[in-house]
Amino acid sequence: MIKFKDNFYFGSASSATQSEGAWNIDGKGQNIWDYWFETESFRFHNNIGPYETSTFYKNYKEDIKLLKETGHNSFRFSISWSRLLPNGFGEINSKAIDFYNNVIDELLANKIEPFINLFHFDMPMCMQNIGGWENREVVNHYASFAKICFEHFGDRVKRWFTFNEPIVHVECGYLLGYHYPYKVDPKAAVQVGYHTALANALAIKNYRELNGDGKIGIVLNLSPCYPRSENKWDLKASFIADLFANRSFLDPAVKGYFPTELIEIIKEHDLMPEYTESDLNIISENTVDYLGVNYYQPRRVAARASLPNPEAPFMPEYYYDYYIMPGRKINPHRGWEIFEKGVYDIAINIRDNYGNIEWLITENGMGVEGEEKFLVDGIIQDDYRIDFYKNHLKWLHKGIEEGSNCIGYHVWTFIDNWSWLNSYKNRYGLVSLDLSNQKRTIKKSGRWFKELSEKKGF
Ligand code: BGP
Repeated sequence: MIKFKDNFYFGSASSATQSEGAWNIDGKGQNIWDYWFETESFRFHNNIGPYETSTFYKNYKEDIKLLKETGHNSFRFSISWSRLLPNGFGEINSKAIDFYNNVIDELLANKIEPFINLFHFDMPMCMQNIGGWENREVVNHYASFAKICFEHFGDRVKRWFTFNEPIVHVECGYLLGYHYPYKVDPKAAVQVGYHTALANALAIKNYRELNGDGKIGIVLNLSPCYPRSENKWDLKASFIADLFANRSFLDPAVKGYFPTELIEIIKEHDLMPEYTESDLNIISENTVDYLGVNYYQPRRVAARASLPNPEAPFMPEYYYDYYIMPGRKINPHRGWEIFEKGVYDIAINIRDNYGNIEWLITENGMGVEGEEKFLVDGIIQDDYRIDFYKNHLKWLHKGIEEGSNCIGYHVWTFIDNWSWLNSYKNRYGLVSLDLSNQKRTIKKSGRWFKELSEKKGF
C-alpha cells in the first residue's frame, strides 16, 4: 500500500475568476478577464466568459459540503483583488470582506484548512490601465492589497500564497498573446517578471511585519526539463529552458536571487529591466517559507535545428526547440504529455537544490473534453482520472520516502470550472457541473478521493 502521513494535506485548488461568478455585483470591480470577455468574447471557447462560472460566490456553502463529501482536509482558493478593492487600492469593499470571512469560517467549521492565494492571473482592470505589472506603482498596490488580506483573514488563515504560476502572466500576457494585454514585447515581459518577483517579496515582507504566525509561499508550475539526448547541445538547450521556465521564479523565491546565467542572457539581448538595489535587497531578504508546485507535464527540449529569425522578437526558444518524445503518453484533450515520474524529479530537485524546503503539490489534474460520454446512471465514471492520480501519487510517495519534504497533494480541481481560454471545454473536477442548471454531482473520482484521504493512501 502507498501510505502518506496522517497529517498529509489532501484537497484541491480553485481560483476566484474560475469559480466565483458574480462578476459584476456586490461592488466587485472589473478585472482583465471581465474586460477582455466584454470586448472580445470570440477569443474564448464557445464564447463562454467568466460571468457565472460555477457560482461559488452564491453556492459556497453547498460547495463546501461537497468538499467535505469528497474528503478534503484542505482547500486552496484565491481572493479576487478587484472584488476586495474595486479601485485596486483605497476603499475596501465590505461585501467582499464578508464573503471571504464566510468562506473561511465555513471551511473551518468543516475542518477544512484554507490555503489562500492572492493573485491568480486576475489583474484589476484599473491597475492594468496604468500599466499592470509593468508599472512599479502597481507592485506597491499589490503589496497593500496583500496586507489588507493578512489583516482581515490572518487570524484564521495560516497558509498563504502570494501568486499562482507567475510565469504564466509573463509568458501568456507579454510574449505569446494568449492572455490580456496580449503584448508580444520581450522587454516588457522581463520587466513584468522582475516586478512580480518583487511583489512576491514585498507581500512576504508585509506578512512578517504583521507577525503573521502562519506560513507564506508561492505556487510555481515547475515543468522539469528533459533533454532529448545527453549530447552537450541538447543539455545546454535544456539547461536554458529550465532557467526561463522554472528557475526564473524558483531561485529568487527560495534563494533570494536570480540565476547568474539567466541575467547574462537577458543582458546579451538588451532586455534588462529597470531595477533598484534596494528592491533587489527586498527580494533577497524575503524568501518563501514553503512552496506550492503545480505539475501537469514535462518540458522536453532539444538544441535548435535552425537559426533564429533575427527580425523576430526575442523568445526563450531562441535557444531551444521543443521535442516530442516518441512513445510519450498524452492527454489528447489538452495535448499535454503525461509523465508521472516528473513529480518525483521535482521532489528530488527541491530536496537537493533548494534546501529541502517544505512543499506540496498544489495542482495536478487531467482535463477531459466531452466527459458526459462516461456517464453511467448519472455518475461520471472517470477511471482514467483515478489512474492519473494514482500514478502520480506513487511517484510522489517515492520522493517522500527518499526524504523530500512534501506535505500534501492538491488536485485541479474540485468542481468542473471555467478555464482561461478553454472555458468549459475540458473538465477537471472531482464533481461534475451541469452548466444548464448548475447541478453538481460527485464523479467516481470524487468518491475515490474521499477514500484516499480517509485511508491516507491506496
Ligand atoms: C493551471 C492554472 C489553473 C488551471 C489549470 C488547467 O495552469 O493554474 O488556473 O486553469 O492550469 O489548465 P487549463 O484550464 O488551461 O486546461
